[in-house]
Amino acid sequence: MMELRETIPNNVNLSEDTKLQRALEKWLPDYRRWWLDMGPDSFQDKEIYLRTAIAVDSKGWAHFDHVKMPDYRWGIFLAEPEPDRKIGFGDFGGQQAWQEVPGELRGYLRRLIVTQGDTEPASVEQQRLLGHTAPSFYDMRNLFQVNVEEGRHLWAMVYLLHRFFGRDGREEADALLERRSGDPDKPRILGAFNAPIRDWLAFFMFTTFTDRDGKYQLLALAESGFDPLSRTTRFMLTEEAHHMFVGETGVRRVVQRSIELMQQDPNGDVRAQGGIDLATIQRYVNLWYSLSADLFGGEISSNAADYFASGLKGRYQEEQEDDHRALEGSYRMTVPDGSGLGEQDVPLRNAMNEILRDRYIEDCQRGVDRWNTVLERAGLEFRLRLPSRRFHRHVGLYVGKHFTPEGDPVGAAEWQAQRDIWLPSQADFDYVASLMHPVHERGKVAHWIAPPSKGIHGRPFDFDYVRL
Ligand code: BYC
Ligand code: FE
Ligand code: FE
Repeated sequence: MMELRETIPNNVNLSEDTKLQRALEKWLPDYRRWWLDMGPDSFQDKEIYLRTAIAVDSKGWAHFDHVKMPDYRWGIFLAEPEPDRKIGFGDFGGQQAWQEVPGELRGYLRRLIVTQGDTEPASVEQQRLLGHTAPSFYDMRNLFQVNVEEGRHLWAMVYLLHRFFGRDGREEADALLERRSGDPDKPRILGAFNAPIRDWLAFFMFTTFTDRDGKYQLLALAESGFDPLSRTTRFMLTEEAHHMFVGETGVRRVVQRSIELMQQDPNGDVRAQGGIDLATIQRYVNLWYSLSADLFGGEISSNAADYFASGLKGRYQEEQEDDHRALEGSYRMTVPDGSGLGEQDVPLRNAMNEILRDRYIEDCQRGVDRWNTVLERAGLEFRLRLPSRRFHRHVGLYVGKHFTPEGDPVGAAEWQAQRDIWLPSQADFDYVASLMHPVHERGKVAHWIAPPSKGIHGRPFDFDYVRL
């Protein structure tokens, strides 16, 4: 049953569990304080055209209305239970899915939930200043939509911690509001969630590549034998699609505008016309794709093997695999070997991070292909490309070595010489920042980006998505 009028809207019968309800209502003011301190800077008293979850079934869970962000109905929603669900993989495959936490898996499960939960508020912190430089009301609205939903994703994980982990769950839930993105003393857990997002091109790259990591991690957790985790991540995935839409169409609109400006300039110089050149866009791709590739963890991981063995974290679309135990067979990996590269066969379970990363990379490539059709249609030769998975990595096998975007090993001197060709330089960041002027007029858009091809929820582009 949906309880929408409660302080905490939910479909988990919260009103029947007074102990849990009290614990969550105690956490709520801390969450609100965090949202006001670390959520979007300014604009909190403005009406924004937002969608809110009001039902969990596929038809029309989303309700659209103008609301002030602090009045957003952050709620706890789990996808409908699958009757008689069985564990789909690992050592417990075929057994009844767990409705409570098995004692011996408590530590692992808590760690997975905390790691996932930590990314959600982190992303809101990373994006908190972007409202000031929004290229249109449409974009500002999308930013805030993403922010409130990441806030709800935090609620989803905090529900699991409070409901299933007792006192240490509550302590972890408090700690999720205490770590801060980019703070050297109390950083967020994963690398990419401590990287600054200073401009809107970075925001679009983040929502393309980093939210897409979210999609794949959530798909792997949706396979979980711990049924409440599976159900909560399945519902989160319905919100994730919009985040990647914002990123992918955002970059596409930048590319489209860059082409227009290039064609207007006698020398084809986009920057001379106040736009973002394609080489800079490529460097942003290289940066955010490589930071996001790190989020899958090490290529060879005993943690990943344990998560799989214990039925906590599966593969992408596990039901389409033939062998759900994955005890036989191996995965061939390209590994550093002296100053070059070699091959290694890794037992399947230990390769689970890399197997999920493979699916992610294929999906990223489809996104890049869609951007490239814009370049192709304009008759340009230039194509955007994903760098090699070895390029600019900070987690896993390739750490401490240098690779070109093509994936070839290079020495430190060559890396230094090429660094500002392959990754955004300070001058690139400064240039992009110099373009970030807010456009606070209905139906208008900043000079460096094309307008979207359509508005939100059937509304026109010049709709009052934000009421200042
Ligand atoms: N940065 O066995 P390994 C999202 C550590 S995004 C820093 O290779 P494992 C969202 C690791 O802790 C989705 N450290 O990896 C998107 C371990 O440390 P210890 C987030 C890292 O354990 C946009 C060591 O390296 N969801 O939702 O398999 C906006 C070796 O670990 C990193 C999840 O992450 C890193 N990137 O971890 C908003 C799902 N990677 O113990 C939201 C839950 C690894 O040796 N998490 N380390 O000191 C997991 O499934 C796994 O923990 C990981 C991989 C995928 C993160
Ligand atoms: Fe999220
Ligand atoms: Fe997201």
